Amino acid sequence: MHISSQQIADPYYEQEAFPIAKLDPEKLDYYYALVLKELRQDMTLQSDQRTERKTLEYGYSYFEMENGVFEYVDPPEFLIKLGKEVCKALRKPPESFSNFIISLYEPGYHLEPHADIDYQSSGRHGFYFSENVYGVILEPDATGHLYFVHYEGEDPIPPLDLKPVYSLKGEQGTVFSLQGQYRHAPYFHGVTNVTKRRISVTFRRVLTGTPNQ
Ligand SMILES: O=C(O)CCC(=O)C(=O)O
Ligand SMILES: [Fe+2]
Repeated sequence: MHISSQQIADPYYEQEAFPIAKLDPEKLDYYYALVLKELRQDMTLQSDQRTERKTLEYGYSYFEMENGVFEYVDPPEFLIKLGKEVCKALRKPPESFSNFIISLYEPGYHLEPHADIDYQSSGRHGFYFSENVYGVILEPDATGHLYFVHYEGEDPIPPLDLKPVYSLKGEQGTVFSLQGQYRHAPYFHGVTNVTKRRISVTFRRVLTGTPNQ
């Protein structure tokens, strides 16, 4: 697989640990146009010292679930199909996603290093996301990259100035699966400062109850 777009600084890096692929160009054009249309609506601004991004969320909303609200908002049909294309491009079985986030990063926006809620942290939240978290980069940015840090310190969340163990210089249509060691603490992922604009979509399956892992 073509991985030249990836800067690998982690000697333990393996392609299997963080699979990437590309969406077919025709499909990319089709879904990109639909996502741009979707972005015409009012978006939610997530803004604090650690994060700045605008989001549109469908299915069960992460932000709502954090407040104990489990209300399902139907995603547009094309997002369900895009999720299937992302899995297909990565040669993964299709999943029934129930959380979809369109993220729009404007100049200076960034996403703090975090680990998506997993079975280990489900107790604190009452829900968690399944093992594979998928993403597609619909508009890459020159400086806004998905990156990973390794942090085993005392704080529940890592500081913002850690050196990435690697970063993904994604291209338009790059798809990835967050899984294995990079899916869980002590690895955390984020997005570095954006220069112009970056658009990505995250696909996750929401689970509740006792994890059987
Ligand atoms: O924008 C991205 O590529 C990553 C988004 C992300 O990590 C998340 O929504 O949890
Ligand atoms: Fe994430």
